[in-house]
Amino acid sequence: MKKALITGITGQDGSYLTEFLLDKGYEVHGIIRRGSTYNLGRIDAVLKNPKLYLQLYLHYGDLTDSTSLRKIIDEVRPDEVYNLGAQSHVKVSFDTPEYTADVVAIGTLRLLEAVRAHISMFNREVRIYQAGSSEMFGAAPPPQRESTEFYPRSPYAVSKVAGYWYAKNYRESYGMYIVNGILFNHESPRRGETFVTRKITRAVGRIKEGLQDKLFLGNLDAKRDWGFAGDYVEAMWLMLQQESPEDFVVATGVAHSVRDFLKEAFSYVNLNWEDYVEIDPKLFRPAEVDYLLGDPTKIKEKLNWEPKVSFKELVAMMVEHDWELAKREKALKEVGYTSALRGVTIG
Ligand code: NAP
Ligand code: G4F
Repeated sequence: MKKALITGITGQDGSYLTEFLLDKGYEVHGIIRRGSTYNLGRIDAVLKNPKLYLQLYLHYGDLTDSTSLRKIIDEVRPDEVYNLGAQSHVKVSFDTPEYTADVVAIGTLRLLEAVRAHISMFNREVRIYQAGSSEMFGAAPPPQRESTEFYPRSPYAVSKVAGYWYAKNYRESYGMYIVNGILFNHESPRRGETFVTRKITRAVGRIKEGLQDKLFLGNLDAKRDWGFAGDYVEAMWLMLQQESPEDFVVATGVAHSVRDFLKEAFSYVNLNWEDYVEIDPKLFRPAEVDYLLGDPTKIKEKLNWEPKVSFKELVAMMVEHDWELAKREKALKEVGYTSALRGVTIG
């Protein structure tokens, strides 16, 4: 049985990857942070499944704490490490640039060093997936592909570029098996509620059910290449199954604006987005990434990977899910239970 270690297991991608690897028969280990409230919601279904639960192990640790990383790697002895942990919100990175660099850039370095020390001590192979981002391309004109020069536009993106180069440097310097996946935006019903897609679909459900009047957003002109997170974790795994390590762009090859997303999501429930959306200047970023459109030719040709879920299907999946959540919220409200009621107003 192969062993995988995932940083960021409680996040959107971590949860899909966990299910994917468990399904493949892996023993999965995840690094979690202690929170003052329950933060294992996305992997709750796995934790409650008596069969899968026995294949899943959680360890307290943090990308800002090299002692914990070294200890966990030496104890687990993983075959594959997926570094998904990050302060992953672009706008928040402008408010917390130093912390973002500590987790995203130096955190990657700490993990690479921990694995390097483990390899030299135990003389075994450990393959590493590093979660790169299309944000690294930033202001570079579309379409962006593996050969496109990076032009990061936020502290988050600069930190991801550093992580990318640390990974590449460790591969070239020490012959370690490390791949950079350069993933374009991928979404799902498990997406954090302050990312624009989920913020929109949460609002659509709540507005439809009369629980919310308005949705405040920032720049509606930005274009993104949006895919489904469940499809993208397969690409991460495929990258680690090759004979030699290489970097890959993962994208759908189709871009839409935030305005397009709004139109699609509101019209799914027969509403006109223009009646509900207002612009809040506070939600604009100090520097914006205007247009991300990936060219997935390399991963299609070399790894035979294709996205399965279209933009339209993705929006429908997210709206359906969040409409259902809103219906439940409304039902609770009707019986006088109000603590579940709140609107998504930040992010
Ligand atoms: P996410 O939902 O924001 O999850 C981030 C994960 O990182 C959470 O499990 C979080 O733990 C963990 N984390 C945060 N700070 C940490 C720290 N100091 N030490 C250890 N773990 C920490 O992100 P995602 O959407 O799943 O994305 C996964 C990775 O892919 C991230 O590196 C992201 O930057 C990158 N990426 C994402 C996309 C996308 O469109 N989703 C595209 C390109 C690249 P808590 O639950 O405790 O907060
Ligand atoms: O949903 P977003 O916050 O995602 P963004 O900035 O593209 O970053 C995500 O994708 C990256 C991959 O390219 C990941 F690396 C990163 O970790 C994260 O997962 O914003 C998308 C667009 C932006 O142009 C933003 O300005 O939507 C625009 N937007 C407009 N109004 C908004 C809002 N974004 C957010 N979060 N909230 C708004 O109210």
